Amino acid sequence: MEKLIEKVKRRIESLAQELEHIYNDYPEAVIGEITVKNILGGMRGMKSLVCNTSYVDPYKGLFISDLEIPDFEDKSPEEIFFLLVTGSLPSVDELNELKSEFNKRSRVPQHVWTTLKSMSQTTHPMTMFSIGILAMEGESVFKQKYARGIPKSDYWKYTLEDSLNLIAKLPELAAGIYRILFMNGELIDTSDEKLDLAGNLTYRLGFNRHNPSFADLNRLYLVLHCDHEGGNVSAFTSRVVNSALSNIYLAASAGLNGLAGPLHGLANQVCLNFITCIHDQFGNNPTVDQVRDFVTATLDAGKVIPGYGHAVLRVTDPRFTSFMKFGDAHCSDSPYLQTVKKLFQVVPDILRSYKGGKVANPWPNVDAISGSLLYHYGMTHYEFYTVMFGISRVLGFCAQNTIARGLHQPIIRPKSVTTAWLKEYLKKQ
Ligand code: FCX
Repeated sequence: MEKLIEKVKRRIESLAQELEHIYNDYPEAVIGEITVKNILGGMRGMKSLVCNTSYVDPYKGLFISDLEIPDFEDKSPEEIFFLLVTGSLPSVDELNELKSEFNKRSRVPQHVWTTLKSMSQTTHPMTMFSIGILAMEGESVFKQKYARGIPKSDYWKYTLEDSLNLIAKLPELAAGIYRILFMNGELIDTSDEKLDLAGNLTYRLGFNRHNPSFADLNRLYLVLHCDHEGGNVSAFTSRVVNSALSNIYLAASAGLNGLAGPLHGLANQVCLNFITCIHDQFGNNPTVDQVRDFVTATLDAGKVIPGYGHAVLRVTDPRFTSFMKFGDAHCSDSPYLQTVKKLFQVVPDILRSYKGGKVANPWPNVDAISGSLLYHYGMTHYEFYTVMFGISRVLGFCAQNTIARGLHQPIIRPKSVTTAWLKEYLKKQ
């Protein structure tokens, strides 16, 4: 892994130099103001964190380095991890080396299966995924080295080492959870195979891996969800936890617990359920008017429309567009995809005028479509969809935290104030 390690080292050194110049030249420069609206509104829009793995432009969506989604949607998750952590795509040799490294490290320890199999069958797959990762925490190289005493300059190396060990095991862990919960616990072994991350996941889930379009969907899934800059609930949580020098297993598990919320990653499960409810009520080919009525009734009941809206984006999520392109090419006749399209026809207009125009972004996000594609290929247990999102998002957690440790970023600790303090402060303005 020397090449990867050397490239990460060089990236960290170059970022550290740039940040040092910025710090020395502009120590007191003002980036923005903090308003009452900010602190009472979930810190929305406050620029308060540096993240170099990726960037979300409100009108163009996700950028990784200078690549936008159409530029990297055909890549593999291994290439994407390399890109996130080094800032450039790997050469053929570097990619092969990374793939074989992940392959070598891919076995999940037996005790993890014992733990997961002892849990209630009603446990949510995301809870199991998070617990499975926590159960491997004892293997953290960072934790062992830190206990013995290592210089700060080495923190990133062992964070990267832990990251490689963790990412390698995610397909086996996730697929095993799927099989425990939905396939009578019969795990599929691939120890004789030299599979990459997406291939390993597809094979171990038990779907026909010779169906190239399902394998390709899994690859695309693992690529599109990988990272979305630093301030979203899951990435930010993992950054906060890792900033206390809690190792990557603790940080990834924490981040995934945030992803498991319905306003974040769980929205993909909720969306599929939403479409199922429309089909239960109107049949598999609802009219646009029926879809519109269902959406209106949902809002009238005080619920949100899952898969629509975003804290940063102000256009249709390019990840949605990328999945739609896939759907049009591989399963355009799917009733679920057809209903996704009908929702796309009616929801933005409804949300634009909803609550007096309060919805900042009436357009669909990635979760509005991703599940309907998995459903088409026979993955009908939609409680599992956020785990698929999570496997991918851990790539971003790992890359962000490796770089943060390399830059010696301090423990994250914003200041909170009481309402009394706020009242007093504002009275003096
Ligand atoms: N349906 C109904 N109301 C919505 C809405 C939607 N899809 N999106 C926003 N709103 C409402 C909010 O609930 C809020 O109402 P309130 O002030 O009365 O509480 C108002 O519009 C303003 O919110 P807004 O500023 O537009 O959005 P936020 O940044 O606060 O929240 C999320 C962003 C994504 C949480 C919000 O749009 C939402 O709840 N969407 C549905 C759930 C979803 O799809 N989540 C996935 C997002 C993402 F892609 C991911 O993390 O995976």
